[in-house]
Amino acid sequence: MEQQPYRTAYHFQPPKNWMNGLLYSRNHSIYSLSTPNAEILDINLVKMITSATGPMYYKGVYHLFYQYNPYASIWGNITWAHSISYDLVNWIHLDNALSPDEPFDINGCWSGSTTFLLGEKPVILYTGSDTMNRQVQNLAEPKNLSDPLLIEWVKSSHNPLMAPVDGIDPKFFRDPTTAWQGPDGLWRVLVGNQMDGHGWGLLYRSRDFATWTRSKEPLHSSTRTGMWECPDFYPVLIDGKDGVDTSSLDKPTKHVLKASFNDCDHYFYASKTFFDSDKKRRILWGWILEFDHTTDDIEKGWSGLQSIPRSILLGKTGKQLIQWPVEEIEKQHAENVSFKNKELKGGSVLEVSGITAFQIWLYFSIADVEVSFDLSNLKEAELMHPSWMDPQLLCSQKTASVEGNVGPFGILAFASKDFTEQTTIFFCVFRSNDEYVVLMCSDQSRSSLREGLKKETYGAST
Ligand code: DQQ
Repeated sequence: MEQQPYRTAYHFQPPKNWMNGLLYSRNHSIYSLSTPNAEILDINLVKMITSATGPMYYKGVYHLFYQYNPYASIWGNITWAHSISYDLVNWIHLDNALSPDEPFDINGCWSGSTTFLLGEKPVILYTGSDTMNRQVQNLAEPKNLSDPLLIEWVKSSHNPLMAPVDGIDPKFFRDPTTAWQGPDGLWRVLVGNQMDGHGWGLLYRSRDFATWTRSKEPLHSSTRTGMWECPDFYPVLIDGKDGVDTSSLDKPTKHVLKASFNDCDHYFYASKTFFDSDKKRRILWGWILEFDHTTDDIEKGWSGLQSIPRSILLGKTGKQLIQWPVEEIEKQHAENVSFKNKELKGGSVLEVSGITAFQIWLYFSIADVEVSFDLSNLKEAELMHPSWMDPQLLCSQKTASVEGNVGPFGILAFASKDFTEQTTIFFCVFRSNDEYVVLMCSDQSRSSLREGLKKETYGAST
C-alpha cells in the first residue's frame, strides 16, 4: 500500500483494474407526476459524476454492481462486477455477475439497473453490445433467490427484450432505468437515447417484463442535451425525509429525472439511486472519474472510484435535492481535530494540522470537514446579476482568486507546501432581492501541476 498512496480508505474501489459506474447528474429535473405531461423544472442541481450499475438492498445485504474491466485498468471487456456490504463501507468482492458471453452482449455488458418484481424478486435490466455492436436491452435473473448474496445470475432466453428498431440509432440506445409500475399494473422503463442530434428518455411499457412496447412519446427530451447516459427516475417525498420505493403511489411525491451527458459533466458521472427498504432512504452512488494518463493508469493498475453513498431528499423549496453522506460514514470517524473562534482576515490561510501526513502516507484517507464561517460583512454582499443563472459557469469565472465583497472563502484541500497544487472548495455570498445566495464551487484547476488531466470547476448555489 505504501506504493499506492492515492488508493482510498473508504471510497469503494475494486482491488485492481478499471471501474466505471453509475452516478452523475448534470441536470436533475423535478416534476410532479400528478400533472399529465408535467412541467419540468430545470433546476440544474448539484453537478456530479459516477458510474455504478444497479445498486440494491436485498435480504439484509447491500449489493453494488459496477462496470468493470477484468483484464486491465482502462475501459474495455465491460462486465458487471459485484460486491456486497452490510454497512455500505466495508465491501466483499464476489464473482462477476454478468460477463459478455452471449450474442446479445458479446461486446460488453453495459450499464443498467435492478428492479424488484412482485414477491421481492430482484431482476437486472442491462444493455448488451451485441455481435454487430448494436445496443440492445437484456434481462437477467438470480439463479437462487434464497441466496442473499445473489451470486449467480441467469440471462433470459427472451433476450434481447428491446432492440434498436423504428429509427433508433443502435449506437445510442442504452442504460435502462429501474422499472416502475403504474396504477394500471403496467411496468415502465426509460432507455437513454440520442435522436435528431439531441438527448431523449425513451419510454417502454410491459405487462410481463418480457415483451416491451415503446411509447409514442418519450418521457422527456431536450435539445440542450446530447446522448442521455444512465438516466434515473425516482420519487422523492414532498414532505418528509424518508425515501420511497420507485413504484410508490400512495404518498405525495415529486419525481426526479436525471441524465448524464458525456460531452460535459460534473462531480459524478452516470449516477444511480436505489431505495433502501431497511432504513427507508434513497441512496445515490456516483462514479468519480478518477483517471490519469493511460500509461499512468496501466502502471498503477487501477482507475475509477465510487463516491461515498449519500442519502438524497427534496429540499424545503421543493426545487432542489439535498444529498448527505449516509450515516454509516459517520461511524467511521476516528481522530477528531477541532478548534473554534479563529479569525480569518482577507488573504490569510489557517493550516489545519494533525490530520494529514501519516494517514496520507498509508492511505489516501478522508477528512470529513465540518466548518461554520461567521461573516461580519454580509450587508456588503454584491448584488447578484440576473444573468448569473448558471452556478457552474459562475464558478469558473469567479475563481478562488477573484476577490469579491463576501468571499471567496473556504477550504484548500491537498495543498502542497508552496500552494502551487491545491484543490479549492470555496464560497461566495451574493444578494438577490431580499435574499442571500451562496455560491459553492469546487475548483480543480490547480489540483495538479501535471498537464493534460481533467481539471474541472464545479458549482452549485442555494
Ligand atoms: N458507460 C457504460 C454505458 C454508459 C456509460 C458502458 C456511462 O452503458 O452509457 O461502460 O459511463
